[in-house]
Amino acid sequence: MTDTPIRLADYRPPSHLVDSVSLVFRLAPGETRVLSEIRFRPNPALPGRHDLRLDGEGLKLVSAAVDGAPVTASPDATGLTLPAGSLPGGAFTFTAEVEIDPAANTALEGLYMSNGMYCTQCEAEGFRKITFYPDRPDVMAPFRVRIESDLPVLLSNGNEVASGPGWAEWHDPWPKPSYLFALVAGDLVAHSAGYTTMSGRDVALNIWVRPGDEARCGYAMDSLIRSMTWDEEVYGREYDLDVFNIVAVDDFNMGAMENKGLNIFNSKYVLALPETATDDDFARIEAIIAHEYFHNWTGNRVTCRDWFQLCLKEGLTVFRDQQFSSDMRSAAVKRIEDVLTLRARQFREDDGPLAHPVRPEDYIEINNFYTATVYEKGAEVIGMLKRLVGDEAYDRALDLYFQRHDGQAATIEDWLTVFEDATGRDLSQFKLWYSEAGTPRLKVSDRFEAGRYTLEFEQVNPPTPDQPVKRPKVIPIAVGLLNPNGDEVVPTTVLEMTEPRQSFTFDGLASRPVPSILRGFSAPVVLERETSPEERAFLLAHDTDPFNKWEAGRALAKDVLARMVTEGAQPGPDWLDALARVAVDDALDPAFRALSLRLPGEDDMAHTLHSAGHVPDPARIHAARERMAEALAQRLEPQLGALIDALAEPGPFSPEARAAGRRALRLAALGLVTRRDGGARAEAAFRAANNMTEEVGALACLLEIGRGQEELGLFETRWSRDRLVMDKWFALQILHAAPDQTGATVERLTTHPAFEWKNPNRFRSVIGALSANHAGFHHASGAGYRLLADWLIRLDPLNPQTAARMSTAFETRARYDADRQAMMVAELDRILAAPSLSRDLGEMAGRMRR
Ligand code: 0A1
Ligand code: ZN
Repeated sequence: MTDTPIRLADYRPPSHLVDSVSLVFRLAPGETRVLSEIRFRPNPALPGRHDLRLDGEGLKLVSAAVDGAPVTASPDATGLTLPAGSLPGGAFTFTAEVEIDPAANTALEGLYMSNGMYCTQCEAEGFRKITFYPDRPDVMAPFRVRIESDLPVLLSNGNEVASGPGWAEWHDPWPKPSYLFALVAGDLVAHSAGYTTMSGRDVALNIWVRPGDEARCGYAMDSLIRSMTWDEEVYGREYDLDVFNIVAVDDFNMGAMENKGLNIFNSKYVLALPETATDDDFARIEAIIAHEYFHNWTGNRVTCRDWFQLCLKEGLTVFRDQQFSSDMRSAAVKRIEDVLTLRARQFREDDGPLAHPVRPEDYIEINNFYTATVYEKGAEVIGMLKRLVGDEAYDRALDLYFQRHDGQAATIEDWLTVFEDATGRDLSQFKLWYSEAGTPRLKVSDRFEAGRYTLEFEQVNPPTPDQPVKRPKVIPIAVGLLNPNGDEVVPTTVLEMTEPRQSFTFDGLASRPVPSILRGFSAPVVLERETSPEERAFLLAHDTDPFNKWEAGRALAKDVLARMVTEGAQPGPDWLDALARVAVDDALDPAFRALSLRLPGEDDMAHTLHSAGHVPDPARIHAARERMAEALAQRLEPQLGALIDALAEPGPFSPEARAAGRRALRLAALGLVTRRDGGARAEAAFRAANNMTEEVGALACLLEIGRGQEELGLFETRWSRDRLVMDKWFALQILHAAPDQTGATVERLTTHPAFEWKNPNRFRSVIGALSANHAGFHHASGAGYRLLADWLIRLDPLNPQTAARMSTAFETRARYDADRQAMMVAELDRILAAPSLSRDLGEMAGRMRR
């Protein structure tokens, strides 16, 4: 590969600062003109005179001038350099006119079109596809934008200052980096509301959608208002413009984007009605609306100095949105779900060729670093910091962070210094969480003598690519101790481990306690402890910490499943009885019971088996998991009917967590019943469903047992005109296809007329579902690998970002047998040999090929 990496160590401050930016957009699909007027001044922190480098890609330069004098230099492939000698010694104005082609922009980065509407995506480096500019986050400026277009709705960042027929002008007073720039023009309608901030300022709230979709915005608006209130109450953060606009677009590479005052969302994370969106969709909408809104302070008011600091805004904002969701919903259930995601995505990433530190030190394409490690592990690191310093000190540190760094582009060093200054702690060892990749393993042994209980921990920090040797981390280990009768004798205490090996003692105990370790998943580590099934069952029954209660059941299930895979064992009565007790325990939250009934995923099992020294066989894992589900269905059969009936929700649909939890448990039970009754109950549930959760849930139950063809047809007829619902229709069939049918199902669906593969949501619903079907994707024929590579090669020239993200399906290659590995290598090589391979996909495939 010829692309050279960008390194954190090479960071240099910008040569020039920007005092103001003024832009005019004359919108036309094939030839949009962008006129810019940028007021520069030399950076006083850098003595001497310097060239000014402006980034610019794919721009047709019409004219450029410095203080009115034409620029003679010509642009190269990545930008334009104005030599120091050609620039005045002090401040000056750079003007330019460029032409761009939004209609031809399939990469969905820069200014592009979606269903006749113009929109932008500038993070991380899309602004350089709009005009020449120092496109780096440490250059911040106020923007003035004039949009000229016949389209009725013309939006940009900040407040609207003037408008007339065919034009509108916007001004954003808050200095911002170019990655937060946004523009939207379209035939849109608003779902509007108002909000009065804590200091009494009125803010207009609008969610802009295509005509016909305005009735689907209620939940997103409600989530936005709750987010605004929460950020005032919990973080003391107030909104700072007269208007907050959200726009839903159908073609979007990611979930959403926090552009200042003008968030742009994948329509999937805005539009929801009970009939069209599942409970998971509602929960995600709430979380993503909150996430983007919270960025207004953590990301926008305080931004990142450079892209290596991405976790500064993302880890913190994920942490904040997790706190918000757990306040809005059940904290225990939210924590379990977050840990499931962390393990499924981040532990997997950390364990393979794409492992990188929360703050990476080099990259080829920054878009490849919007990862589970930066986001989810970044959030875990903040959770640990809060646990170590305590809630009160965390609040003080955050106040200081906002006070000290408002209006700045900050670093992880700045962030940690704030905590050091607020608490007097030395965080140099803690900083290793940011600089070293890999998931620490925590081995535990214990002993009990004369009333003294000792827990001994050893941390092992395994090597990762380019980081062979690691240092010990600071690990907050939340521990509680239970008496053999189930009472808690030592309530949750946070032990602070800093050494490779460390012991902690508890005195004055009458008998040997049962430890509950890593309560609330207090650190992102793998706990390795030889535990008997009896002890796990004991904790499942008695632990007062809901996370560890669930974790005990989970570990038990994984032990059982591992033995079923490796030894062909049958699930014994211990696990079945323990789980059956949880399933029918009405004292427990139904959402918690539903999570407990969810069997370990196949990819998770493959990971676990590989870590334990086995070569996972996807077909065997699948077959064993099926047997496990059958055994559970059989064991619970007598109770399931009553459980389902008791959980029926009377009255109108409510998306709130309590009702969603009941639906989740009901569907878990329905899945089991379906294995016993041949689908009768699920068919009835499908036909009776008045909400998408139950409609899709019942259909999934049927597909799991190889039925549901008729229902798929009914579903398609009913929803063929609804893009978001049809994404579910595509995905379901692949996710629930039998291993030897997965490839054929994908091939059939990719020839379906509604398979619009250039739409990222639709592409993900098919090709993403392929890699999510573990046994299907890893089918011994290699068909899954081939199909994925075919489609990545096809998508890459049009949309490299999405192609690169989806290539991570190959990151687990090293787990599998030699045949599968060879087939994956061959596909990676085929990708690497593609004639117009992008930097994005090239970097990913290259790293996975090593
Ligand atoms: N900052 C956004 C995520 C995002 C990142 C990159 C994008 O395009 C490459 C788009 C969105 C967030 O955290 O929500
Ligand atoms: Zn974010």
